[in-house]
Amino acid sequence: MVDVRQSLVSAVDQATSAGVPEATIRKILESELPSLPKYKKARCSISGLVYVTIFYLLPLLSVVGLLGYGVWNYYQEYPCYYFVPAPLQEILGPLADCEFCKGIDHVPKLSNLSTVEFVQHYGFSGRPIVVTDATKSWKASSVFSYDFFKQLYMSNPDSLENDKTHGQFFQYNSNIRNLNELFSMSEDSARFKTEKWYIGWSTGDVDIRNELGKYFTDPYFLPQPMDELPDAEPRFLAWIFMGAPGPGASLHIDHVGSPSWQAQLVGTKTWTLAPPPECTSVCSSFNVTINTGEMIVIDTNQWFHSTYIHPGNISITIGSEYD
Ligand SMILES: O=C(O)CCC(=O)C(=O)O
Ligand SMILES: [Fe+2]
Repeated sequence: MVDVRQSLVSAVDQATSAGVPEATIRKILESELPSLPKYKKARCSISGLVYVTIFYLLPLLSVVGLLGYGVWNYYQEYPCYYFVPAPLQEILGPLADCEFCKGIDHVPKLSNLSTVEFVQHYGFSGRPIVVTDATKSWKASSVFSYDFFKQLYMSNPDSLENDKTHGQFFQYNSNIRNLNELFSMSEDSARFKTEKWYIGWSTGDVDIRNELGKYFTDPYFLPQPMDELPDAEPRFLAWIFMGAPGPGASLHIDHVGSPSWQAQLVGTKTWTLAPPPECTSVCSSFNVTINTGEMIVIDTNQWFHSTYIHPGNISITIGSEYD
């Protein structure tokens, strides 16, 4: 490089001392440059490519890769559930129609609810309700426990693998990352002696569903789906939430498309419901406590919600979306 520069400088010197005007030298140089082999080579030299790759391309790809990996991991863990910070929600999210929450400041507790009343007033209106007699005929409250689920999954390794791969798992604030870890923890951990945990998961496994389905039914007030044939598969249980007294899920909104029901089989849980940020001037936030045996029916796609488990007992719930 230095040699080339030097020879160019002395060539220009010679030309200048020979009386060639500077403008002419400049013109010659400029017109010759693109045709000089060295000049061309320099523009796409291997060392240049290596330099660009090492110092620009690789760092850029690493940053993009890391970001992508982070987003992918987050999506794997929270495919449908995410917390959108209020300011971001306001900027990015479609503005909610606040009609759904206007005038609602508590969750009514109902019983003996007819399907007509449910459909006309609550089911698809975004108005949350608690149905106090929804699990009356179910055996689930006295059967479902940590040990029951552990035994069920451990004796069905294929189902465990199936739900681990295809289901969703919410670890919340716990260290438990999947069903394997949930069911292989020590006896003390399982009883919250060494750690407190609260988790949720969805099951899509046919064997698990068939077994669980022995202990509960579809909520009695839900309309029968139009396309339900006599031998159609029963509606599918989607979610189980279980864990220690204390904080449950932190405030979030779901993007699952349909409203859902959740039955409190063991323990007591308080839900905090909040309207979307753009509705806070016209709608209220409030709490509702779901006692053992009661069922909350709520559109978690519209209401922000968080949960808190009361002291004393593990909380076990099952739930499902409906449409
Ligand atoms: O039961 C909980 O703690 C959270 C439930 C929840 O977020 C949901 O059903 O959407
Ligand atoms: Fe949720």
